[in-house]
Amino acid sequence: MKLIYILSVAAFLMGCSGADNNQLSADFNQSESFQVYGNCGMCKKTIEKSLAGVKGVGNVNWDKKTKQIKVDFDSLEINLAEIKSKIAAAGYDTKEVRAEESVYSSLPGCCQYDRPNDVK
Ligand SMILES: [Cu+2]
Repeated sequence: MKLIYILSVAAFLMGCSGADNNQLSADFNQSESFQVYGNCGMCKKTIEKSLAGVKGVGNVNWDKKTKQIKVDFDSLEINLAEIKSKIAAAGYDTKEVRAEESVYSSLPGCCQYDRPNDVK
């Protein structure tokens, strides 16, 4: 049993040494996709910028066609609720966190997406 343990640890370490083989870097142990309401390329910039430089957040990509965002993050540093709050602070709704009306209405006209009715 001990040998199996050592072999699996070795396999794990070898697997981690090739950074290019990993979808996630060691710093960002979790990757989640969820919907963020928005319209256009400008929305994309604003949404992605809302998470730029946030501690614990890695790659962020929002797709304007599918309205899905993919966020790599370190679950020890930040959680999904906090990530969604950051996005809402920039004016963008998720199903769970709704942006303040005043922030939403200060978005450029083309970015004032149809707000979901199914949020609180
Ligand atoms: Cu926009």
